[in-house]
Formats: sequence, C-alpha cells, structure tokens
Amino acid sequence: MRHSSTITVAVLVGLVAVVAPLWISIELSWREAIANESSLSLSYGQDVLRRAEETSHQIRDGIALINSAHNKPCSTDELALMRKVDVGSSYIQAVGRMEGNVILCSSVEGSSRILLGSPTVITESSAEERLNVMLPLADHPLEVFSLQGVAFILDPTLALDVPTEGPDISITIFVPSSKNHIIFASRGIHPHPGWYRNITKGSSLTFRDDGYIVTITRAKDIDIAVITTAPESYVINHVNHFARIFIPLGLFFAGLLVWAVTHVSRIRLSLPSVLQGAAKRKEFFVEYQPIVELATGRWIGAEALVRWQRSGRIVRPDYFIPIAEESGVITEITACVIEIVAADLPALLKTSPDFLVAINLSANDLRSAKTVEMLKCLLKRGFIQPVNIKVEATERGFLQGVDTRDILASIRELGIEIAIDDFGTGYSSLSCLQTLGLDALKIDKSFVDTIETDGATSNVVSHIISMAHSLNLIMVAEGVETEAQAQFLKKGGVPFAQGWFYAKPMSFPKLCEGCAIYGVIKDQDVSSRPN
Ligand code: G
Ligand code: G
Ligand code: MN
Repeated sequence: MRHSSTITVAVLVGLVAVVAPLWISIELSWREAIANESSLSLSYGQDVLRRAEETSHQIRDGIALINSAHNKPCSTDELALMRKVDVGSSYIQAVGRMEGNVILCSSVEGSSRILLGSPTVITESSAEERLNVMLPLADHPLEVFSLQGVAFILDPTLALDVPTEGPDISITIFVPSSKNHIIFASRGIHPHPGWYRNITKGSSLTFRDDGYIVTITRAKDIDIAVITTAPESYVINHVNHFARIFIPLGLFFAGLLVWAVTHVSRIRLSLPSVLQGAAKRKEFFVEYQPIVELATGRWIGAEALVRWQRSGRIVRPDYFIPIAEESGVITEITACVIEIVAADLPALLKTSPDFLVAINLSANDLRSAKTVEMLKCLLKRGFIQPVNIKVEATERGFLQGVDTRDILASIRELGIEIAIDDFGTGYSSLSCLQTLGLDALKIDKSFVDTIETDGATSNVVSHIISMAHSLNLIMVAEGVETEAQAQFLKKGGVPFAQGWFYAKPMSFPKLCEGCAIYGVIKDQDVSSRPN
C-alpha cells in the first residue's frame, strides 16, 4: 500500500472509530429505553389483569357460597351471606339476587328492586354482563355481572386505578373474544382499531405505532385483555437516562479506538524510515537454510534469509518485507543481504567450492539496474563464481512490468541462475514461465504440506512436478517437514529440498559446521539429520 493510500485508510478508519462507538451508544440507549418503556407498559397491563383475575375468583367463590346455602332468595340468611361476600372482597361493590333483568334485593342496606336493561354481553359460560349501568346512589356508571342468579356490582374504574409513571399512560380493558372488542373500562385515549391484535391467552405483545408504544396483554383463564399505550415521548425520558451511561462509554471507546488508529498508523507510516535507518545501522543479518540433495542428503547450498534485530528482538521478515517492498526500502535490504553473503561465502567456498547461496530478490530489485551491479561486485569477491549464486524471485516480482525482463536477462548473462519462488501461490501463466527464461522452480510449502493428505490440492504437487519436468526446470521443494514428503518428492524426481526435516535456518558459523559434516558425504541416511 502506498503512503497516500495508507493515510486515506487511516483517516477512514479513524472516522469509523469515532462514529461507530457513538452511533452504537445512541442506538443502545434508544433500544434500552424502548425495552424499558415496553416492560413498564407490560407491567401496567399485568397489574390490571391481576386485579381482574382476583375479582373473577371472588365472584366464583361468592356464587358457590351463596348458592350452596340453598336459602330462600332474598331471605335474611341470604342477605347476610351477600353482605359477607361484599365486605370480604375488595373489588365487588355489592352483591344481589338476580332474576331475568331485575335485581330483586342486594347487600346494599335498604335497597329495593332494580330493573336493568338487557345484557351487553353473554359470555361463553352464560354469565351476563351489563356495562355502563347507572344505579341509584352511584355517581358514575357501574358494571353488573350475573351468573346462576347472583349479581355482582363492579366498578371497572377500580381495575384501571394502577399507579403509572405519568398521566399520559392509557389503559383499556376489553373482551378479546367479542367481535367488536367490547370495552369494559378505559382510561386515557381509546385504542386505534388496528391495535386490537389477536394474541393467545396468557401472552402479551408490544409494538410501536403512531407515536405510541402499545402493549397488549391477554388473561390466561378469563376472557379479558388489556391494551396499554405510552406516548413515545416517554421513551425519550428513558433515553436520557441510558444515554448518561452509554454515551460516556461510547466516547471512551471512540477515544480508545482513535488512539489505537493513530498509534498503529504512526508506526506503519514511520516504519519505512525506521527500516531505512536499520539498513544504515546494519541491523539486518542473514540466516541460511540448507538446500539438500534428496538422493544423497548432501547440503549443496543454502537460501539466505534476512533477519532484523531490533532493540534486542528478532523481527520476522513476514512482518517487515511487505512494508519494505511497498516503500521501496527493500532494495537497501537486498543490498545488505548481498553484502553479508559476499562477506560470508568465501570462507565456506574454501572447503566446498561448489556450494551455492540463493538470494531472494523483490519486484523492486528486478526493476533496478543497481541489482545487476551489486551481483557483479559479488562475483568479484574471492572464490565466488556464478555457480555459487542463485537468485529467487516470486511470481509477483516477475510479473511487475516488462522492465524486469531486461534485468533478468542481465543477471543470466552474468551466469547466475534464476528460480521462481513460492511457485503456485501467484498467478503466472505457463506462457509466462516459458518466455522468462527461468532455470529453477521452488515448490511452495503450501503444496508440499498437502502430500499424503486427502485435501483438494493434494495432487497439485504431481502436476507441478510434471510441468517443471516438461519445462526443463530444476526443482527445489520448500518446507519439507516429514520423511513421507521427502520420499514422495524423491520418487517424483524432485532433486532438491529445503525444510525443517533437514534443517532450520541457521547462522553462518552453524552452516559451516553442518557443511563440514553433510556437505561432502554421500548416501547419508537423511532420517538421522539434526534440526
Ligand atoms: O524464512 P522466513 O520466515 O524468514 O521467510 C519469510 C519470507 O520472507 C519468505 O517468503 C522469504 O522469501 C522472504 N525473505 C526472506 N529473506 C528475504 C530477502 O532477503 N529478501 C526478500 N525480498 N525476501 C526475503
Ligand atoms: O522465501 P521463502 O518463502 O522460501 O522462505 C521460506 C520460509 O519458510 C521461511 O520463513 C522459512 O523459515 C520457512 N520454512 C522453511 N522450512 C520450513 C519448514 O519445514 N516448515 C515451516 N513451517 N516453515 C519452514
Ligand atoms: Mn525464497
């Protein structure tokens, strides 16, 4: 990624880091507030239903008590029982004896016959309900519920008398089974026709409509349901409450994320200059991973792998190579590697004159004539011949521009062979491979890993091998970790391999020690190799 695009990404990520936590905190505050208001509304509805259910139990118990006594209707004994039921229940205003549309007598002292109109509703259990009845001595309409000859005078407004958070909470008690939703009692606004949703007994439902939070709750055992509505402005009150918790949290996380983004982008933006400094201060060093001849187990060469020692810690190339490539600092790193190889190699060539070192080149190196110059200088160092040096470049490196072709040709003119690295992980075409004039192909570790597995790409290795044969390319398998992989590759005609099965990357002195043992002997039992 280039500098300018790194800055653009950092700015975008920074913006998201500010906006996202704040947006999330506002959204959370709003959701919590709605949930809170909904559960309050639900609790009002449940409170009303609890009262209605309690009244229903008192009525059932009252009927059983009065009728099981088998007193003469309106006798002194029956009136006494009626008073007992009346006094013992909180929601029943009076109890009377009913015949047709007439209350014959009641628990009210000195009451006489009261003629009522016909019932408003007759329920499934044959109970009659008369709503909005103006009775003598009462100052507002009441409800008369009668069953099995016993009448109960109820005040539905008592059921509505639940304490709420504000005056704008509306409550409506209605008969859910009735076609036109007969209302028993209502306080505040009347529900919209669309709010009478059909829900199962004992359940509840909350929704938002027309600026209200609407909750509908239906009783389990009796034919009653309650609609509670709260204006959405009430939600705003709760939002403020939750916002006081969530927004500071959002601000905190926004701050934290912005700090992280600036921190990371500062590191990323400054890393190229840090790498440049590291190249000057000679903080890079090289480890060598032996390249082994599969048939004999002989160490015929090694790949030079750059390492960075930064304040006492070793930084892996996977971390800094991509950034070095983006910023172009890689050419300076390559120069360091070539210089180190030039200094190391002669000592080894004294004893192993055929030993070769493979040097990795990046796309930038393949576009710079300086690379050819550096390699030329390398060949002037004592004992170093073109056969002692090999260069490796990834598919990506080869494909970036036509100008790489000239550099590649110049390198080959020096007598240095060229290998394609990480083969199969890029997107080079076969025609490309043919025209580039390559000498060797490195089979990527990811394919070697699939050997002897039943993964989808497990037979790709065989195809790569046969392709390399037909293109006359020398093969080096990378990342060989097991005996089975080594045997498979050997059988397939792959002449060389690298990998932990043979040796991990090591310092130059260790390489020299290893070469003294494994560099000369033939037909070595490879399984006895150290790591
Ligand atoms: O062995 P290791 O984990 O160190 O290598 C990680 C990656 O870094 C490999 O893909 C390897 O090709 C790359 N690499 C190692 N050394 C160099 C180098 O000197 N130059 C370039 N361009 N890449 C290197
Ligand atoms: O440049 P190249 O991609 O060839 O670098 C090889 C990389 O693979 C280096 O990082 C090296 O340390 C690593 N490597 C080499 N052999 C093995 C191996 O057998 N197993 C694993 N896991 N990594 C290996
Ligand atoms: Mn390599």
